[in-house]
Amino acid sequence: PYSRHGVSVEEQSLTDDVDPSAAAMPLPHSDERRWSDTSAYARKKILQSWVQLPNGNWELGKILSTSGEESVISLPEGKVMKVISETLVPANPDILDGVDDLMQLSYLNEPSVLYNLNYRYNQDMIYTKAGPVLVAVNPFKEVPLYGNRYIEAYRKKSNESPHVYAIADTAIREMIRDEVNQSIIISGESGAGKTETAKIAMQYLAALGGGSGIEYEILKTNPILEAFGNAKTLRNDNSSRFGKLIEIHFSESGKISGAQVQTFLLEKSRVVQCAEGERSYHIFYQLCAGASPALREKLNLTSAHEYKYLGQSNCYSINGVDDAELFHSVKEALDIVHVSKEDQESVFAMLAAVLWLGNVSFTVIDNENHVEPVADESLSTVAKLIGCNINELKLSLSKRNMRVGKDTIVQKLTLPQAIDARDALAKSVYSCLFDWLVEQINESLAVGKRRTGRSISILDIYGFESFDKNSFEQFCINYANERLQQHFNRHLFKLEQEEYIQDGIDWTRVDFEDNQDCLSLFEKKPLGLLSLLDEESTFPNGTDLTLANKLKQHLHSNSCFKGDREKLFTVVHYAGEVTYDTTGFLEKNRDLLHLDSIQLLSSCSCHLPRAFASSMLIQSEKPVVGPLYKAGGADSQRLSVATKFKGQLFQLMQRLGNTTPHFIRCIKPNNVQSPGLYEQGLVLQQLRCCGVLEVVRISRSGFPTRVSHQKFARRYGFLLVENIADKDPLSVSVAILHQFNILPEMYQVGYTKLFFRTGQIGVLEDTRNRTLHGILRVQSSFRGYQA
Ligand code: AD9
Ligand code: MG
Repeated sequence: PYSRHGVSVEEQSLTDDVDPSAAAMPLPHSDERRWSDTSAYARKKILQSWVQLPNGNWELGKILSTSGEESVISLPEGKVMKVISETLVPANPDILDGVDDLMQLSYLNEPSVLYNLNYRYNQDMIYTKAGPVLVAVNPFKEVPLYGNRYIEAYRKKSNESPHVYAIADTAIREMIRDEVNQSIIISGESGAGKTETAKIAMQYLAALGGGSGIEYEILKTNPILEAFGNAKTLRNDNSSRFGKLIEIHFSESGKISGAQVQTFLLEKSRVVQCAEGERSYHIFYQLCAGASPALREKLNLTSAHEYKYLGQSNCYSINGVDDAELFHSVKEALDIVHVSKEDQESVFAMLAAVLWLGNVSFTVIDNENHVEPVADESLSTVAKLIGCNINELKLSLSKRNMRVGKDTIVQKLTLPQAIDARDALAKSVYSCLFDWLVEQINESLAVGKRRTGRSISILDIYGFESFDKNSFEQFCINYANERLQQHFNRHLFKLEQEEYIQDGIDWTRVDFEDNQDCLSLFEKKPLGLLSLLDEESTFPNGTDLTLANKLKQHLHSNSCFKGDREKLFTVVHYAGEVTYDTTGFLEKNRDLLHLDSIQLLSSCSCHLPRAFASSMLIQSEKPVVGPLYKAGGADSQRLSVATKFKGQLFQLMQRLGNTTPHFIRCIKPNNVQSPGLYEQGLVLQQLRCCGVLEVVRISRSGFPTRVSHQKFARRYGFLLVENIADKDPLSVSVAILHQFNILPEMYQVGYTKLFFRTGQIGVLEDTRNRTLHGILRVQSSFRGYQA
């Protein structure tokens, strides 16, 4: 084996990089780096390898001996293991520890990627590039990487280590240089850091494009949207329960001129129920804790503990969070985006109405178990807060008008039906309130009326989800991710293609996988998941079981679909298989609000409920899911939730399609929101799901190793048997390829570079090393002789 000391001058310069601080410093161009690494690897490959332990974790081991198909490996702490040699995965040389772009690794395998991220994470270097993608590992603590000093450093390009700031900087520059709109697409699972990352990006854009003051307003949309759209879940104390796209508009001089926010699929069900240990939307607790005595009196507000909607999960506070204080920041933020004091009070009245609605209880009034609401404080407070007649409220919660043919009949409600009607009203009021607020924000931010058309959009959207039990929400979320993944793949493909074309390489020889099949499974008409779901939602007798059977009947031959027992079915997503349980699918997709409730809202004396009613009616005018419950239930007609979501998604993709995308993948290193804890298995699964390993795979399926003719000739020229004294680098390169019988399908010769398939360089490196080794041995024995 090679000792670290007996190396040539060229090799020495490589080992100089061992300095751990090197990882934080700008590295040479990645081609160059990958290149020089190969020799470093060749020197050590027989020594270090990744071994997978029985618990699934990878550990770095030294190969002590190999005989037949087995190897003996020594692990840290003196352990020795016998393993099948084939299961060993090559490790990178130490000098590559903590490189800031994963593509610089000589060996781009899973354990090496995991190790590299971990190495950096331990030193608070939470950002790492994976080719064009930025990977951000959530530190779960404050890291000293932000603020004006850092912003300045990235602006001046005096700091070039991977960072959200660097991504935002590139976006601004490319927007101005190419006159093309940009997008920053952030994904990752719950708690991975998407929302924080989006804010960090906005902070940079505001600092560089600020000046008019509007940037301040834009930043203030965050506390508002978080108060109304975020909640404590078991995964994240501040979990966004909606997707968000914020489009920031710039003037020609690169200054921010306005912005627009679009939201997706707010989780309404949380308003009326949430799991043990979770909370409803922050704003409810903030209001209860922070309202002034005068406001409390006006809204007849009591403490959060008194409200059934908030009480059921047994969780009222969040560690380290002062709800009362936050209430004041939200009010301030509302002031800043020009929501008037009167409107703010109406907003709070709606919140209180929702809370009181949850306290409305029912009593049985006949022997058929029909019920009506108890006329108590909660009922009268709701009526007062929304400004309606208390009897009409009572009626709308106990009876339902239905049209049968030309006649209208009145149906009395049973207890479960009445509770449904009550909860549906509460959910609708809340989600309309959320949409209304977004509208107000947009009006306030639409300052730059004369749009130049330049913009940077930031997308903060839920990542791929796969739980033990997956429902309608996961179905929609994963569908969205499938679409975004295609966008991602196509973009990477385009980047690769551009590089090939630029160098005159035939790119048709590069295969890229696509996830079109899975998308078609969702979108095909009439026999796709979404169409079939909508169809079943219109059938009065449709149930979750008939839905599941229908899907299995029509889709069983689709390669991305697998039937499962009873109400289950499985989709083969790009990120893995997910089994969905259709329980609740139809109801969530229909998302019924009875016409009676809409009519109630439109009869209110307060302006907000009336505005909500008309926005609901506008939606109802475009029925896609035909008349619901034709004969036996409600008769409001609305877009199904899935169809509406699909429409939003198409619109989103269209918008993103006209932008240059920048991708940030957030990774959650542990499930307990703790700093310093890095769980390999958890990280690996996310790297797979968010496509980071896909980037690696895509780059490997092409010709990932690239080296200039000059460099190639210089490095291997001396191995040639023929005389190359006055040949140009290209001829020398071709001669080398021939002499070593590199198969034609394994490389391509470009105008300036040679392109190789993965691993091809190894052969040449081995020869080169053996040759050098020989030379060195001769040298060192010569030195030994001298001594
Ligand atoms: V969810 O899908 O909305 O549930 P996100 O948005 O991915 O989720 P979020 O940004 O809310 O996660 O981050 C979760 C928590 O991680 C934050 O509340 C912070 O406590 C922590 N975090 C995330 N990123 C950073 C960071 N760059 N620095 C410090 C961070 N803490
Ligand atoms: Mg979030």
